[in-house]
Amino acid sequence: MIDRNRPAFEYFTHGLGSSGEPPLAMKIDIVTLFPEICRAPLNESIMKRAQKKETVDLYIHNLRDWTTDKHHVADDAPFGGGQGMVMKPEPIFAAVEELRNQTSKVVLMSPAGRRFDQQMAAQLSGESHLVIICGHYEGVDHRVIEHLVDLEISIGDYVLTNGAIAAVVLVDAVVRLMPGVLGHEQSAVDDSFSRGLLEAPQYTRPAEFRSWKVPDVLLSGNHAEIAAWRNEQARKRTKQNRPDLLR
Ligand code: JF5
Repeated sequence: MIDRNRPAFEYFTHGLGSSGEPPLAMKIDIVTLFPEICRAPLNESIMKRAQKKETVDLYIHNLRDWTTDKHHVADDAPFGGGQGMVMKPEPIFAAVEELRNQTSKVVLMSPAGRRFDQQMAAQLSGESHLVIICGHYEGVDHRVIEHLVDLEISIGDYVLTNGAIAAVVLVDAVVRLMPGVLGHEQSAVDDSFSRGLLEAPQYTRPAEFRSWKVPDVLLSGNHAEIAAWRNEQARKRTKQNRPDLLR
């Protein structure tokens, strides 16, 4: 159950080992009416490697498997009237109650959720089991949120047709932070957002393309100057594109 008086990070402590290190493996169960939306992107290279290495044990479930009526109905009209359909509580409760254990975090993807960011991805990467429910239509019966879900998460301020798309984004961002998933362990640490600034511009060969030259400093071999230039460029870019990140 969500207790809105507790800070978000407290929801993430159960999966950590006794010394606070992230577990070596995570089980993820995605529950959706559109399992095919999740399959292809989550079977791509890096996610495939994570699953091969058994860092991630990923299952994609069709919510319809937990409907009990003969037409496998998962949604219904909203009480009080209004547009569209609302996801019924019974199949969602049945699915989660079958899939979860004592340490699971139950997540609902919804535009009405808490905003997902790199810090939340890092906290979730320390969990041992995520059960991710994908919202659709006009939303899910609120009893799911009140009595089943630990965390409602939004990947951004826009509305998708389908929470499965948001779940793919969340799983990708979380799994790539797990130990051994990325080739170079350093890359996750150096990312945009982990330092609170956007990345500096990058260049590769050729040193001149259509008369546009790569900045001289990057060819100078002077590592202190390169670091200073990157810092200044990162600030410039952040001020231009994301002034909100510069407090
Ligand atoms: C959805 C009701 C879920 O649109 C989203 C979403 C946006 N950010 N994070 C999730 O999910 C689909 C739509 C309407 C519930």
